[in-house]
Formats: sequence, structure tokens, C-alpha cells
Amino acid sequence: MKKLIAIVVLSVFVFSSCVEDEVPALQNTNVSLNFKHNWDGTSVSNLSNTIQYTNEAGNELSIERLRYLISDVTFHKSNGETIVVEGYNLIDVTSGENLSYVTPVQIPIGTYTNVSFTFGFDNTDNTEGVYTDLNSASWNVPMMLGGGYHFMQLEGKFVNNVAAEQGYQYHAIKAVDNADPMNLVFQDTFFTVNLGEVIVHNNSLVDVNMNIAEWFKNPYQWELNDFNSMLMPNFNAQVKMYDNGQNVFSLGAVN
Ligand SMILES: [Cu+2]
Repeated sequence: MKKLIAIVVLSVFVFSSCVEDEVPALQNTNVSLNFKHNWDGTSVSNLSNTIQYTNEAGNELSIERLRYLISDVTFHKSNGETIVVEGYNLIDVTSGENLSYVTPVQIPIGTYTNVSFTFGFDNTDNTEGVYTDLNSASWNVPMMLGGGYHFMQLEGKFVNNVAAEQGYQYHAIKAVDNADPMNLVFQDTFFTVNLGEVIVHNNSLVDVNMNIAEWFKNPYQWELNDFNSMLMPNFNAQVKMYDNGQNVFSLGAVN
């Protein structure tokens, strides 16, 4: 028995030392993207119905619900090669779920000239009804608006132009003109977020910041009296969300 244990121990030792010798210079690691949220620099973590923010147009508002989807995180090497991590993550700030997204495949340690992801789903991934977890999260877009999935739901209340509190639902989807229900006209509104250079260490933590105020800021100063509800069938509102979304995300701390 002792001899057997000795052989097992020896073989484990030989095996592991052998493996160690064959470890290539390139080591793979998990990378966690940590999604953090602020309003022009003030951290937003616990959502509430308190009207405490003022957007660029001067509307006072609360943020009571925030969910959004990102997909296809991509690591860009200096030689032009890319590592595309197929998959998606539905960040739910309301419940604090999925604020951290660990890439489902490991990434070689090293320097990347850019790390990017898709805000929402591209047209290949935005397939009607195929993601059961998103279906049960009521993340779908109605078929009359083309089906597929939401990109974002940002909701709360604002003080309207007769000084009354009114709800808003800033829902981002693929822009659709449904004036003729038999002939829907689409425009792409998913976009690529480029975070810039990231050095991936062992078990790297990469902070991704969303400045929520930017959704209301540039180039369109979002006037909630004009655009507050029923924005999903509103083609112009969807294009404005796309335009304003371009500067919402930035790279935070990398560890
Ligand atoms: Cu919606």
C-alpha cells in the first residue's frame, strides 16, 4: 500500500513537473468586467424613487430601474488579431445582479491595444426568443416592433413642465419605423464600445464605467417633456439614444 502511494505521489510529481515544463510562455486567465455607474462622477449604486438628478436639459429626475445588455467582448492585439468572446451579460443595477461579468473563455495574459464590447445585440445575435434567461427576464421586444431583445431599460420619474411627477421609460431597442405594420423599416442602434488599452494580468479586474447622465446629454439634450414614454415605437427617439450612447462608457481602474 505504501509502495502504491509512493508510486502515485511520484507519478503525480512527475506529471505536474512535466506539465510545468510544458507550460507555454502565454498563460490564460479569467478576466472580470465590473460595471460601475455614476451620474457625472457621483456614484450610482442603490436606485431609489428620490428625484435627485438633473439632466442637461434641466429636467429633475429619479433613476428607479436600470438594466442593459452587453455582448461579444473582444480583445484586440497589436498585430490586428482579435479574440471575440461570444456571449452576453444582462447587467441589472436595480437588483445588483451581473454587475461583474467573467469572460466565459480564458484570455491570454498580455497587453491589448483595445478591449471592446457591443452595447446591445448585433443583428446576428438579436434573434427572436432564443435566449431563455432573457425571455424569463421579460427582456423581449414585441413582434410588432420586430422582435428580438431590449438593449436597455432606464426608468424613473421626472418633474414635468406643469411641476407634476411623471414616469419615464427610456428603453433602447433596434430602431424601427412601424408606420406600415406590414413593412417594418429598421435602423441599427447597437454600437461598439471601445475601452482602449488594457493590460491583462492574472485574474484581471477591469472596471467599466457608465455615466448615466450622458444618455441625456450629447449630442441631443434630452428633454423628458418631449420624450418620456412609448419610446420603443419612436424611431427618432431610438436614433437619439444611439447618438447619445456613444460617450456613455469609459474604462475605469484595471487590476
Ligand atoms: Cu421596452
